[in-house]
Amino acid sequence: MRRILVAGAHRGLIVVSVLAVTDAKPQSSYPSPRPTSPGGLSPYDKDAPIHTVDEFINGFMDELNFGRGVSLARSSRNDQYIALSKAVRQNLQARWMKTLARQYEEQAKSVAYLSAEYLLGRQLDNALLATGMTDVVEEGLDALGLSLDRLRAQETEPGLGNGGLGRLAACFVDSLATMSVPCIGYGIRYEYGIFRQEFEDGWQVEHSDRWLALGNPWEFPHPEHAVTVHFGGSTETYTDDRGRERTRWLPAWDVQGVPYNYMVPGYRNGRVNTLRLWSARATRAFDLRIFNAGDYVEAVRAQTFAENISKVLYPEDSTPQGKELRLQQQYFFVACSLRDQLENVLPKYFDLANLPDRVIFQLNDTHPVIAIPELMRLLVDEKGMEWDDAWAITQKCFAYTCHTLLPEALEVWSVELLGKLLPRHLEIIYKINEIFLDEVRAAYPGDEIKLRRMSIITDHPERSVRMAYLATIAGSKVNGVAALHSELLRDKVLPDFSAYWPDKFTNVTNGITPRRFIRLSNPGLSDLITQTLGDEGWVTDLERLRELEPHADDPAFREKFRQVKAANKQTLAQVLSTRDNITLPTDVMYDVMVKRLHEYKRQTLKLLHIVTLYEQILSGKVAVEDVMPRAFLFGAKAAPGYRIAKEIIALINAVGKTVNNDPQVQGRLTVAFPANYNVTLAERLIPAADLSEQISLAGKEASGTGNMKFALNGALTIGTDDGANVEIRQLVGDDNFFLFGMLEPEVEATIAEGYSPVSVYENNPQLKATIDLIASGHFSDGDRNRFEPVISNLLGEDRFLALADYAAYLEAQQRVEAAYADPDDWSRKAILNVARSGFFSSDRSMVDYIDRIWHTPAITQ
Ligand code: 26W
Repeated sequence: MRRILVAGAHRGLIVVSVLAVTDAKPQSSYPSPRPTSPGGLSPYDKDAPIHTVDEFINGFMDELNFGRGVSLARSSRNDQYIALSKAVRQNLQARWMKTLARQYEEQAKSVAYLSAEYLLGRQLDNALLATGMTDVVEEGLDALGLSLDRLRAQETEPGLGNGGLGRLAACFVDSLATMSVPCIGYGIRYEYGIFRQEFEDGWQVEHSDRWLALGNPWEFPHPEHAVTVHFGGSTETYTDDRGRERTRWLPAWDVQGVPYNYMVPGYRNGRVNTLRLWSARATRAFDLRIFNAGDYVEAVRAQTFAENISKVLYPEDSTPQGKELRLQQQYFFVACSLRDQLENVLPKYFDLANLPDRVIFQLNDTHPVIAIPELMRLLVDEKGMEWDDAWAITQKCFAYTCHTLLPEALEVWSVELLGKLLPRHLEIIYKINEIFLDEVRAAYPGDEIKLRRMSIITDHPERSVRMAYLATIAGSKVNGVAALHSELLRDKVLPDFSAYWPDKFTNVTNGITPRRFIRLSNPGLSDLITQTLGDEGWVTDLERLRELEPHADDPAFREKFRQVKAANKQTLAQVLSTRDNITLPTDVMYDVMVKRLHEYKRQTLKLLHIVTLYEQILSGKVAVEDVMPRAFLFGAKAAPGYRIAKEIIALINAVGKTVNNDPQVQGRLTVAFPANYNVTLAERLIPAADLSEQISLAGKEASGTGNMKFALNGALTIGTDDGANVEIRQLVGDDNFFLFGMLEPEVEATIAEGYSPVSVYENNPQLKATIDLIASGHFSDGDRNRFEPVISNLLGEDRFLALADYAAYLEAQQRVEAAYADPDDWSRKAILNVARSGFFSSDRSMVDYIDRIWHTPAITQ
């Protein structure tokens, strides 16, 4: 029998002793082996070392004693969390190697998902779910006197993304693994992810996110496979030995990209895909050059310069700053990823003419678009291919997803900056543009204006490269992320291109992974669904939720459904009480708006509603007993340089403080704004919500994915006709969705007519009273200037027409109140929302990508 170091922490002993493994068990016998994942793959999968509670305790203690070098008694919670994670990951590792071997054997086509962001959320729970180990682990830890819940809480989530786009990438890689489709996700291992938000006097302050500070058990660094990436310098032409005129890049400096691999486990299917994130470090050559110059301190400083590239995630999620470091990040990770594909993933002597049969690079927005000239450079300059052949391959190897409609979010890079950082790429872009414009000239003779409109290079406001155009020209397909968005993308953003290439444009409506966003985050509802449907098959076949529909009319089922929601509210209230010191009533409607703070999303419209309800109490227009009790929950980070967004956050906090403490309100209205909204908090908030706020100005929200998570978890939506709201409403039915506000064409018309927010304010007495209450200093200790920027923004420009939709929004909120007054009917609607949300599984999104864009079959076992 193997002997390990254990200590009886659970028995209150401090002495460390050497005991036999079995002695570590306080209880005498376990029914082992024991199945832990009914309906899933057998947890006795021969590749997995841990099946039984004993095996888990062994594995855990080994990781603790020999991995961390501590006894149980001496171990910190972090030691325990890391040992636990490493024990759990053991059950994935053999499968991971098998998946890779199988993929290599089959030489199957794979998806290379290129994304600057992955907003992964915590890993431990997902790994437990994927392996079916939760029960065994819980029992094992219990036997050791440890609590799984407490160890879970130890994990800092990897916040390597800003919001929707990053979370979408995480959902997609989860779905592909679950569907056995070969995929490698490529991105950046930021040392600091999205900032940690705190409030000081209601004002957002940013703190660095030191997510790696306590170690990261989920990553596998491979410094021996580092890749060199070049920057700067110049180009020169030369004649090769076959007499051909060629170009070569003479770069000025370089850095290395070190790959860090992460496992992406499929849900109980024995497959594990890879997420490969690159970390920058100085090259040896780089070091030597400077060290040889004799300035040691300067040389060390230069290393820091190289490492800066993967230091921090840019916290802007709609307005690109055109910062040099951001372009360095983009080129850094795609250059590493392309080289990795060509040199490590493909077999030696692979004929690159066949590249499109082996890989499709999906461009997650324009951030990785510099990959296009990079592949051209590799094929033409380095592999000696003819331009036309290389271009034909490149066009088949890329596809582009656009995630926005805001003109300011479409990335452009100044020619000056591109030329300085990537001179060869700039030349290649010019050549792509030249050849393309010749084609356009031939198709539309004499149409100089169209030519200028379609050029990749624009001269205004400065000479720059339009990355979305480059992606559209080079990509095999261009897709939007919801039906309405794809339509607007085609007709409004890229009309010339869609007229020229009608078949290039397609839609793939976004989705969310049901594993994380219901099965893990809402265990109560998941259990109810499983009991009702008879098995857990719905977790990978979400359309099966339709089978719930008949139960919407069953009072007993509705009662159970309400109990789940009530329990989720209790859990959330408990979490917010310890996390944020927020007190939340649990017997009221939870009205939730969580998303990045942006004017187009219109958090101010929500705020105007709250202030209206409050003003009606203060002015006596409504008796406080007639106010429907509600808790308004916000979660939102603002980009650190986005002034007005930060002012709006401060105003929400100020209104919350006043309303929550005003005795006249008698606790009927509660405003809660927990700081640092992230994936972990979303997993608690969404299952507790009754009402989902999706109130962006029509035509501005590309899709939204939070909207899908709420509907799936049984919240009703109050929303505009925007993004995926449109599809949600179509699916759940008009009766089960509170629609309000202008439609996109009406928005256009209103703006064209010359929209005047002041006259809306003048003509609506309630709106006037509401805004005047803010302007009076009521929420700012009498300081009338405090929220002047927000007020004048609304009355002056109101770019996103919040005032224009105000009356309609209030009216819709009245419909909400009327519906909520009938709990049975509300539950029926909520159940129908769950039952009809199957379409929004990211598994379905993957099927659409595969059919319409990727053509990558699943690997068969
Ligand atoms: C700083 C430059 C920049 C510009 C745009 C950074 C990030 C962006 C993203 C495209 C913003 C984003 O996250 N878009 C969101 O993508 C989600 C997933 O498709 C959609 O659901 C959201 O509607 C969209 O806003």
